[in-house]
Amino acid sequence: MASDALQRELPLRPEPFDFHGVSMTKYLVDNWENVQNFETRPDDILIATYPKAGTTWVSYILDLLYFGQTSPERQKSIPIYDRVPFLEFIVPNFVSGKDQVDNLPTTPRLIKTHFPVQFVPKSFWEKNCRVVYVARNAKDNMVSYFYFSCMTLFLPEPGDWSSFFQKFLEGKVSYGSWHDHVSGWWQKKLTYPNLHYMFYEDLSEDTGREIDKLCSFLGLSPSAELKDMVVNGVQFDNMKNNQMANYSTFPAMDFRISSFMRKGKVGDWKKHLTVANNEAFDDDYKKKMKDPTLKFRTEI
Ligand code: PPS
Repeated sequence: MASDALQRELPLRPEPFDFHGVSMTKYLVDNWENVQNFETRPDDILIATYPKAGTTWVSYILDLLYFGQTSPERQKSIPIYDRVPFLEFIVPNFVSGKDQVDNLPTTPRLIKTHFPVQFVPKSFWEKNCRVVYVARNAKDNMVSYFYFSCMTLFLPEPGDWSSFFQKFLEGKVSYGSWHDHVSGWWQKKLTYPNLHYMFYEDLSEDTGREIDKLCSFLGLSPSAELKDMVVNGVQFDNMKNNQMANYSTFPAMDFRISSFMRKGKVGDWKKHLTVANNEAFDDDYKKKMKDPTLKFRTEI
């Protein structure tokens, strides 16, 4: 829950503005120069997503794969947002994401970003770092983003559902257009082989299978025991009840409004989009998503 002191001290509900053609807020670009000059290490792993596409899920999978057996203390005492810092995040009175990454004691370092591909600091490409991108179908992604915007005071005011729906379609939410984001990263895969592009829906359908694919990309061969531990640890209910994974310790989120681990489902959008929303969405989608090789499932 956001403390009253925090609410008084910070200019919460920042206004989005156009930043190099993408809708962003001050809390995401105020550290731009430092973030752009960020020095990677070759074994850094970047976890990139449009907001609410499954970042925390995949972050926790990677964290358990690398450190689940070697650092039991970490599992009990360090929240996921400190284990996998959010690179571009910069809010007064908080350590910046970039400084958090610089102070990470782990190898590899797991780093989170929501940047569209063109904003990623060049050092990641120059050092050929591994990148895991997670995409989620736009309808569920949008609903999740709406509830998250309602509860998170670092995000712009979402308005009611119908105005958020409109803003999402117009790309006027933080990080801009979902369509451009997932498509830009999909294109990157063609020229950058060290990118593993995953789908939330696949992870939901068969978590073990997707972890196997991830391990093969990362060159990991977990024991059967470790794999079972990861598959079990990252089940929705287990993460929801895990204080280190559910963000309940993070300030500036009002859990009275919604929870971070809200539904964790594919197809929840059906309870939120009206028939008119759905038609408008589908028309707009056809115009914007021209690449037939990039396919999303809105139900499984
Ligand atoms: S953030 O704030 O952008 O980093 O959020 P992100 O982690 O990307 O997305 C949060 C949504 O992912 C769901 N989630 C999961 N779903 C299924 N299984 C597991 N283990 C899981 N962990 C997180 C989370 O519930 C949010 O989706 P919604 O639809 O709102 O429930």
